[in-house]
Amino acid sequence: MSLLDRLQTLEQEALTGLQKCNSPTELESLYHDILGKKGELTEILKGIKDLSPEEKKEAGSRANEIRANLEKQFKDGQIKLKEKELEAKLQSELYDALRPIPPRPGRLHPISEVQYQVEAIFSSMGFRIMDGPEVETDQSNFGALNFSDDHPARDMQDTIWVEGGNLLRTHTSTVQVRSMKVLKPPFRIIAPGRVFRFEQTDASHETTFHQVEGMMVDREVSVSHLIYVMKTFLRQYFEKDVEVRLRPGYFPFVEPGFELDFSCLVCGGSGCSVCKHSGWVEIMPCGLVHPNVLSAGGIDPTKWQGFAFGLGLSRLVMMRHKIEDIRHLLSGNLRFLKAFESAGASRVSEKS
Ligand code: FA5
Repeated sequence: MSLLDRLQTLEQEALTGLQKCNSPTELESLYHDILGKKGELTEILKGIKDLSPEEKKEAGSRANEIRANLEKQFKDGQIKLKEKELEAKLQSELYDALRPIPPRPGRLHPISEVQYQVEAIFSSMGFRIMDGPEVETDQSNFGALNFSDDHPARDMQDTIWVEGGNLLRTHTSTVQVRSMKVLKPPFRIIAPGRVFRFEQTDASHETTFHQVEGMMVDREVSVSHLIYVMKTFLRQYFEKDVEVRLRPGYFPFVEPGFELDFSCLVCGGSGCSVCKHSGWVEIMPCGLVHPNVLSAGGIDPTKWQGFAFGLGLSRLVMMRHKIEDIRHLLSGNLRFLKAFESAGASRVSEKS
């Protein structure tokens, strides 16, 4: 093929290639391949030295024409492609202030969700739901619960004191005291709520956490009633049999007192930081209400008896969702919270 023909073909190929370019970068690379210093045009023109003077002249002027034409075509093409690119970018970033925002349904916090389920189960067994204040008197948190002023068991619950000698309740047992004042026996209550302790935190200990208090007062209440209610609750909550163990436990407001532990559902009992590698988690201390507590609540202990329990609600949530650190629960971390789909639980009844 003669040099002139090669120039002609190159021009055609360049123009066809240009049509096919979809972006400024593609176009730049094509320009480089054809008109760049080491491009195809330069390559073809290397053969010009072998031509006769006349042919040289003709080829030279044809080459200049082609270069000028292609330079212009590439320049125009580049402008068009850049405009197209900008248009697409603007289109994708277009913000329509009037566009309707699809509603984002809220979901229950896992603590509320589990709390409502617990409330539903106990309600079905005739327990009413009570509430009490978070800032409490020493008397309601300790005194009326059979902790004398210098009782060593006060140290079991590190207390956060507030001005005026009051405190942030360290447990929901305060609602036992308040319920006895307003309800006539027989009664059954539960009291879910937030409690506070001045403790060092770890995977299973928080300074702010949730408990559910339970109390039943009737004519003849025994440990068998307590165990029956616990078992019924656990079976309904977990919808399967969960391994539990009951061991003696000491609390001044119950006699006898027990600790009810669950086989750790986070690790399946094999040991993890939640159960401190023991395979068991303390969940639900309980016992028969101490006669002194009934008396302090204005109930005659020779006529009435009762059982009480303090369920560790935060830990129950951890068992339900296999949460490996209690500190996630109240961290406010949205990424953590978004992992929980609401099970659609709703409150069964208003608090009394
Ligand atoms: C009490 O608070 C008693 N009021 C429970 C009680 C009520 C006993 C009625 C007898 C009769 P305790 O300090 O063990 O007990 O706490 C009860 C439960 O709360 C524990 O089993 C545990 O599940 C949970 N809990 C205790 N401390 C923490 C903490 N720092 N962080 C998270 N959960 C905790």
